[in-house]
Amino acid sequence: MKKWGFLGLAAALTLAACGGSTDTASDGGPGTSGGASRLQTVLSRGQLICGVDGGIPGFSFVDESGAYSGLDVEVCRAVAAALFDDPNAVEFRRLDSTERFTALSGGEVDMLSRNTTWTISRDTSVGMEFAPTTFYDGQGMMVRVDSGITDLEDFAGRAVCVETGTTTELNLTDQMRRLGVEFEPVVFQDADAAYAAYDEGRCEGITSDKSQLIARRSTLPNPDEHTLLEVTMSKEPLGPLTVNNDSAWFDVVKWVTFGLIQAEEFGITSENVEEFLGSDDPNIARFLGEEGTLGTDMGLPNDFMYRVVTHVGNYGEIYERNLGSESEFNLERGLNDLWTNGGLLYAPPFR
Ligand SMILES: N[C@@H](CCC(=O)N[C@@H](CS)C(=O)NCC(=O)O)C(=O)O
Repeated sequence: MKKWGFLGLAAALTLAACGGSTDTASDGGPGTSGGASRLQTVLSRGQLICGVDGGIPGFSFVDESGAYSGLDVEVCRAVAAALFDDPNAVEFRRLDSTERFTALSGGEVDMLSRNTTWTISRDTSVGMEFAPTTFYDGQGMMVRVDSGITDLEDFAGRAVCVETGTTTELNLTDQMRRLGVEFEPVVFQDADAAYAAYDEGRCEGITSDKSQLIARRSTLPNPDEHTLLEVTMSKEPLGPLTVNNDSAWFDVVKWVTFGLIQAEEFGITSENVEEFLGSDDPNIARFLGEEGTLGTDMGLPNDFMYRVVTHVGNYGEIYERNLGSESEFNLERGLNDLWTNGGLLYAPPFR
C-alpha cells in the first residue's frame, strides 16, 4: 500500500497513472488505416482474448474453479458467439485498473470489458474506442453503518481508500476540493488490498463506482455492517472498448453490443429466438441474418446476432441473470433499461 498524505501529490500521481497518450498501432484492413484488422487476427486465432477485472461479482468474477461470470464477461462471450458460434471461445485476462489500457494498446488483449468509464481523454489522448455503454453507473462512497458518517463533509480529517488509475480517484479529489474538505486519500493499485484495508478500519470510507461497491460489499465478512452514502459523485458510463484506428474490429464489438440491446427491444430471447426465424418483419429478418448482408458486410457470418442471442441471450436476460432479479443483488434496471421503458439503452437501426 502507498499512503500519500496530501492531495497535491496524490493528484499528480493519479494523472500519471491515468493520462499519457498511447500509440495504438493499427494493423489496418477494411475500415482501418492499412494492413489487416485485428478482426483477422482474432478469427485466425479462433479465440477472443478479453480483458476483465475478475474480482467484481455480477460484472466479472472468477470463482475457485476458474469459471468466469458477470455482465462484462457475457459481453465478451457475446462477441465470441458472433465470431465463432461459441460463447466459450474466449480467454479471459485479469487486468487491474492501471494496466488495462496498456494491455489493450499493446495487443495483449483484443478488447476490454472491464468496468471502464468512457471519458473524453480515454477516447482521444489515451487512444481508445468506446463501444456502447453496457452499464450506466455513478461514483459512490461506502462506510460502516455505525460510523456516523452521512455525507462527504464528514470526511474532514478522515481517510478514504481509493484505487489508482481510475476516474474514481480523480472525481474524489475534485469533489472534496469543491467542498473544501481536507481528507486523507489512501491509494491502492490492487482492489483486494483496498477492500482489505477498508475492512481492517484503515480508512473510514471506500469509494468506487456504486455497482462495484455493492458487489464488493457482498464479499465483505459482514455485508450488513456497511452502507452506501446517499451521494453520487459522477457519471460513470461503463462499457467495452477497443483501440483506435481499427474500425473493422471496433465495428464488430460495437454492433454486437448494440445487438444485445436491439434483441431486447425486439423481444427476442434465447428461449424464443427460433420462433422469430422466418419472420414477416423485414427488420427482424435482417437482424437475424435471414435477409440482407448486415453481418457479411462487417466480415461476420450474416446470422451473427442469431448466434449471440441463442448462446448468450439479450441484454435484459444478461442483466437479470447477473445483476437483477435472478441475482443476489436484485438491482433495478433504472437508467440501464431500454429507452422505451424510460432508460438510456438505445440501439441505432440495424439496416
Ligand atoms: N470505472 C472507473 C473505475 C474502474 C476501476 O478500476 N475501479 C476499481 C475500483 S475503484 C476496480 O474495479 N477495482 C477492481 C475491483 O474492485 O475488483 C474507471 O474506469 O476508472
